Amino acid sequence: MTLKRQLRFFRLFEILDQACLRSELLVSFSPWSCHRFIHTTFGRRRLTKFKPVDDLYTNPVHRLQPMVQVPIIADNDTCFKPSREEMERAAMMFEVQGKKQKFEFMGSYPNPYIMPKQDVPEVAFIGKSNVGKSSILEAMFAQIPDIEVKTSKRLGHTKLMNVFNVDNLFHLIDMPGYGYNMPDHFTTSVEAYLKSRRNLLRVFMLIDATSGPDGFDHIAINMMEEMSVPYVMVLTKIDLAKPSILIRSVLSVIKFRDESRADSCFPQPFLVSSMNGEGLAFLQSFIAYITGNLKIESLL
Ligand SMILES: Nc1nc2c(ncn2[C@@H]2O[C@H](COP(=O)(O)OP(=O)(O)OP(=O)(O)O)[C@@H](O)[C@H]2O)c(=O)[nH]1
Ligand SMILES: [Mg+2]
Repeated sequence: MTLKRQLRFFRLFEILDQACLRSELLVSFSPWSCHRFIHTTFGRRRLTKFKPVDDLYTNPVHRLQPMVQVPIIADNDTCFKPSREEMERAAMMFEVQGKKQKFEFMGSYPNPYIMPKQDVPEVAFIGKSNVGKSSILEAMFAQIPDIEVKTSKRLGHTKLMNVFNVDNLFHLIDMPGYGYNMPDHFTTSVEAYLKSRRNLLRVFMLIDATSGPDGFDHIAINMMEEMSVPYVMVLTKIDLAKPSILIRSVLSVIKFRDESRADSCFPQPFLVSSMNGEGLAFLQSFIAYITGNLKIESLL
């Protein structure tokens, strides 16, 4: 494509982008999908005027609940209920507010012993290869031009533990995946990290919403239970799953949790799409809460 044509396309998507922001639509040209389209088609351009829509500030389970008569997640398992305002405050932690903030990629590490000092709370993202670990971080940092998270269709793309610093408030760690094409050093990298890292507050264990948990996830859960590492289950790629499949996956995660006697598991599963941003602010508010950076009124 000639440069002139590219620029014409670019302008067209800028107009669509602006229209979406004004009308606050969450349809195929939502700010998120526009962002991704422009991002993947024309290289790294980030939306600077990204304005989230109402649907981005709710728990995705709410849109599924009217389709079934029993609670999808039992009331006593639904303890995390941030308000809209609390979610907005959490999302702002992932945006540049002033010059002094520090968002940075700190490096890729093959073992925990050479990782940055353990002086900031950490949360880590683990899951099967290709489940969407790096994409969640990419979506969370969509407003930070200095941070580039590498994602790929290829199974086992992330080979080392990648550490991202969010304004010295907490670190997010993107882990290599397990299952197909997992790195040989998984035991000396990921397992050693989970065993030894004192400032690790929570592991987010990602499960593909289109297929639900499988044998590899079972092994991972057993590993975390043996190490007594606190973790939470997160269903990814929810934009790809029909509501019926999504409900089935949530129920299978809950059944899986109960059958695995998952004592270290946070009872409430989370649902996220890195493609359209649904559930992201909800997850960000959980990260902000557990790292001690956000007070949640309903939990006081
Ligand atoms: N539709 C959709 N696609 C997604 C989503 N999250 C990730 N993907 C796609 O899934 C593929 C794998 O995503 P990654 O984020 O690289 O997966 P990963 O878990 O980091 O994979 P490894 O590093 O190989 O372990 C990419 O092609 C992503 O674009 C999502 O929420 N929705
Ligand atoms: Mg990855």
